Amino acid sequence: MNRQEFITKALTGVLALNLSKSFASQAIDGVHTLAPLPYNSDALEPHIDKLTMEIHHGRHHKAYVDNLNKAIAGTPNEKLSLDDLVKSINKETAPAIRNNGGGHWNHTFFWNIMSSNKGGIPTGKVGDAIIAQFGSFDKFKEEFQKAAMTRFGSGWAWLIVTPENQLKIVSTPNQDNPLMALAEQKGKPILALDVWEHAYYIKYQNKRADYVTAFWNVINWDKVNELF
Ligand code: MN3
Repeated sequence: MNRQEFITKALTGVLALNLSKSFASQAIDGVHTLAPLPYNSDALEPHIDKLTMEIHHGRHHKAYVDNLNKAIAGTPNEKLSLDDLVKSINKETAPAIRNNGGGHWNHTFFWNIMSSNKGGIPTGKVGDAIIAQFGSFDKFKEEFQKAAMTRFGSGWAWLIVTPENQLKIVSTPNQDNPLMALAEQKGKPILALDVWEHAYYIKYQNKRADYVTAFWNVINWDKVNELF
């Protein structure tokens, strides 16, 4: 092992240890892996049901990981961390990398900003920043719900910190996200909601609004504060 290889290996270990904080998952030897959910699959009941969580994580998220690995096999993208891969995605990037790279990043993030026995009103720095930016928590909720409800078809609603250090609510189609080079509004995500039908159809069928409302009961604001 030469010096550069040693440094790379050492950093890989550090990145893995920091996973819970930064969500920067490193492909080990070019292979991305599906981390277990950070809680039991029934932890978000009754707001998000066990069967939905099992299928969403074990099949949908797993498919993004498997298809990403296939798409990057034997290419320079094998060497990139998931964060760096996602940040590099532009309009010329192959759809298999854009959709599956985004799918892997977005779901890894999503599982980690939820938790059981959470929800309520955000406290700490992010609670203050939300009130400063949106006027009140209710106003913020209204705007976030609007972004989640008006995203036609499949996509995500996000709360991001813009490069100008402002909080902003945005939505993206499919598995795009605000880190990608192609994003119209770039920023660092600190909260996200998956509004693909696979995220809610078993329990809520076509009632996306009920799912969006239930989401407020499972947000892990401690984690959002950490990211902020
Ligand atoms: Mn999903």
